[in-house]
Amino acid sequence: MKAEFVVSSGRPETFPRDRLPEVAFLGRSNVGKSSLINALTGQRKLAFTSNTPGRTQTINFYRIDGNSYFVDLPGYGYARVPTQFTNAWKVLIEEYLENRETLKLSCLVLDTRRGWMEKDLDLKRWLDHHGRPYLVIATKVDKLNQSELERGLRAIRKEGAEPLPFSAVTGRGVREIWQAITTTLQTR
Ligand SMILES: Nc1nc2c(ncn2[C@@H]2O[C@H](COP(=O)(O)OP(=O)(O)OP(=O)(O)O)[C@@H](O)[C@H]2O)c(=O)[nH]1
Ligand SMILES: [Mg+2]
Repeated sequence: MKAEFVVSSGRPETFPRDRLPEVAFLGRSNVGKSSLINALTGQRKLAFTSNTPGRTQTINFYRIDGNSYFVDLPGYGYARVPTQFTNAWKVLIEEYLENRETLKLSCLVLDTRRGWMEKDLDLKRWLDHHGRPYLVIATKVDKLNQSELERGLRAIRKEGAEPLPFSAVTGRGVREIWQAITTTLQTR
């Protein structure tokens, strides 16, 4: 598989124009969106990851096998980013989600230990309301023991979504997530 960085964009005018289908990665700051992209592509240094929340501030497009894009969206809910930036974030993300015709699938990434936070639920409701297909990914499962994991997954299911357990550390879930992505891209 070939994955390549294409563009880091802060404005819709600079989004790619070749109309390939897109899979977007959404979730709170520091939840592990960029790490997930790296695990799925098998390229550990493709998307920039960091311990500093709010690292991804622009929309980053990665072309996958020349036939689709993975889109790394900036994380939300990081309190230390000044409101002028959170507003810019909202405008950029809303513009992308509402108007991007090539967006075929969103991956909503949750920290399994924390489950649904208010902004995650806002986003889920928005996706449901607009009939946009999405996967819910329960990440960082390597940090939990078996009973904590089961409790975390059960809490996520309460919102009517079946989470796909994932760990960037162990690679658990990579195959299942790829399968879900491929199925959606083929049928849409
Ligand atoms: N233990 C563990 N740590 C993880 C996992 N995924 C990500 N991390 C760590 O969590 C931190 C944040 O990961 P990122 O992938 O940068 O998170 P992000 O969602 O892209 O963050 P922003 O770009 O700031 O929104 C990093 O220190 C990662 O190494 C995981 O599955 N398990
Ligand atoms: Mg990131």
